[in-house]
Amino acid sequence: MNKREFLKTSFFVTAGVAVGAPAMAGKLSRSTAEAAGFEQIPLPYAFNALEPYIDAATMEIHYTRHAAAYMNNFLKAVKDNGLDGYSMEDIMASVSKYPAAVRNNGGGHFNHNLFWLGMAPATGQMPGLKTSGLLNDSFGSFDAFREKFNASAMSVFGSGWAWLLENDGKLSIITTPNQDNPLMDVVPQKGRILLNLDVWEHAYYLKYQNLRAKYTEAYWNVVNWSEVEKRLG
Ligand code: MN3
Repeated sequence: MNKREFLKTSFFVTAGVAVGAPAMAGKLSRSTAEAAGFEQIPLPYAFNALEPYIDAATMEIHYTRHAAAYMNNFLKAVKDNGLDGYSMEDIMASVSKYPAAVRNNGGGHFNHNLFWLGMAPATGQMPGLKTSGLLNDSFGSFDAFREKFNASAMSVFGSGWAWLLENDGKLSIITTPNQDNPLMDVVPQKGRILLNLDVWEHAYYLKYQNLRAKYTEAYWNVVNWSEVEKRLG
């Protein structure tokens, strides 16, 4: 049995034993799984497609330099730590066992893939039926949700992310420092990821300088709500 077959087998054994675990714990929706590949996803729109809310220069530098570096450094960390053959989900689920390069670059790579997919050119998209129902149930209204999400994004001290998660039909907002994400064993809050917002300064500084609040406000114009609805599917 080669290593890949062994891992596959042990995955299924583990999965078999995990009966009774919360259904969504550590599980990616089909759509989110796209982001979990080891390659950078092709950007699904042009660098200037999110203008004027997110400027072309920021998008180009963010995608071709920052995110590309996370991918390259993650691939190196995978090799250096003998993690070939493991899935992103497996690696994140035991990230505390590996050197910081795996955590920082694996998180950086996955989080950005997910972030690009969660945005789309501004077309006045609104949350889909399922999404808006859950937003209303969990936060009272769409506006109350956005206010809470923005406040959470503002509360991140230094660099990090804001997340919208779903657990058993209940939505919640969390934040993580650096490149941590809810797939990681070091992050206690779990759930199906619906949205993630990058609040590192490199995501907004060129256009908004230190004004993170203006960036988080602008973000709502380019949220890909049909992607969120898919992630719920
Ligand atoms: Mn970033």
